[in-house]
Amino acid sequence: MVQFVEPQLHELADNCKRMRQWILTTTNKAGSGHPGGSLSAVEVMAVLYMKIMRVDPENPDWDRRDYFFLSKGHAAPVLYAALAERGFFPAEELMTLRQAGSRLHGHPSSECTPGVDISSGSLGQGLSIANGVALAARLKGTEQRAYVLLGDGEIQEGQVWEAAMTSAHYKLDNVCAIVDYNRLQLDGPVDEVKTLGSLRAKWEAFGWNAIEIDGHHLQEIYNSFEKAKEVKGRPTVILAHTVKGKGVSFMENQVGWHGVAPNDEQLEIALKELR
Ligand SMILES: Cc1ncc(C[n+]2csc(CCOP(=O)(O)OP(=O)(O)O)c2C)c(N)n1
Ligand SMILES: [Mg+2]
Repeated sequence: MVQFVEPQLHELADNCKRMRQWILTTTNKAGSGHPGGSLSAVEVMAVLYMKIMRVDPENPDWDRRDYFFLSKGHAAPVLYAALAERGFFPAEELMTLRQAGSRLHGHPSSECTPGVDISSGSLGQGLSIANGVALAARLKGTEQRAYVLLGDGEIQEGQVWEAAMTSAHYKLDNVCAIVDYNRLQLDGPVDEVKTLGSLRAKWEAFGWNAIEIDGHHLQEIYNSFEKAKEVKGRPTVILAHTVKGKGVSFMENQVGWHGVAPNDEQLEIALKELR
């Protein structure tokens, strides 16, 4: 297995820092958006887009690409930041987030934005779509993989578990789900709203290979994706333990930062912390 050497880690850490800056500045400019669940997913998204997925920014619709489905569509700012880092569109365009006429809607649209593989925002649907493209890849005989990022609150949706059974039933080892396990949802701690219990045991009981990691540790994230590729006959879920609002002291673990943009003063403090 490839181990990162220092310069690569530095590069990825730089990607992550810039992505956090974009999440904060673009939601501030828009005056709305979802920073908390975007910040928790930065490292996972950076590793996926910079190191793992086979995509072609020059040809976003390349028919042999790996797919990524942002099932927790409210985290659009982190998806856009990752796409810009990977070169799908110029980073300056990020500042048009949520503006009239922009390609960067508040929730992702596959109709508008290069590199966006599904329109999402209505929670619960991404894994079903991943199953569809994974089955199609099998029929086509290609090596394509389908990645899907789920929220921990999101997986209270029944459709997720129907889809989980489907992936296991069809032995879709080209499906890899990641749960952004930040323990908060829109209106409170996940455990208080509707507990997930033993999440690992649940996925395993549904026939999945489960890997638990620190979702901010670049090396662990990379290794988990590489391990998932080696697992045959079963889909893999990566339970990524994360911190909602990661990187900004006053946002970390605060449910109130789910869907509120920082004002100018808060932005300044946050950017200073990131520097
Ligand atoms: C079907 C559906 N129900 C409700 C919502 C409203 N909503 C948006 S985000 C959210 C909370 C999601 O929590 P989680 O999945 O934990 O997201 P994260 O913590 O990663 O931001 C809810 C209830 C929605 N978008 N779709
Ligand atoms: Mg959550």
